[in-house]
Amino acid sequence: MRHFVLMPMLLAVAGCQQAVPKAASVDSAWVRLPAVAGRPGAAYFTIHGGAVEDRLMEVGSPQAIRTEMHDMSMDGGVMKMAAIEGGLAVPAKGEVAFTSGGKHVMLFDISPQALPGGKMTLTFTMASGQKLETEAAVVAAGDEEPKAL
Ligand SMILES: [Cu+2]
Repeated sequence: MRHFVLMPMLLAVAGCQQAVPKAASVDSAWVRLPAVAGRPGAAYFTIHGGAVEDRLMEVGSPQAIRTEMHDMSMDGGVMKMAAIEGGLAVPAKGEVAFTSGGKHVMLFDISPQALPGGKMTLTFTMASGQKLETEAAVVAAGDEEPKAL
């Protein structure tokens, strides 16, 4: 049992010593719940590329039945939302931000246990097979974006 506890700590220390992490990572994750229960919520985060380019293929959550990656664009003066098909490139050593008003992940059928002030787990699947997981801060529909994540 002790080995299972020690391993992640050793990995974390090793990770800090590398100037450029080999693998992609994700941070600054948060979720805005819908104003009306049953409507979709949205997840935002920043994904950092590793040593080589990869593609973000899917973002999921054990607390949402279904998810879709979306991007916003202007179409004849109207803001439109469209699904990101075929994944999204994450450049080596670069970063891609999913932000309010830009790229976002729609979360459908969110668990009623996901509450403002709580956390939701987000999972990320890369084309390389790498899997990432992070805890997202949950805010209510009308709340401001959480600061200092
Ligand atoms: Cu959307």
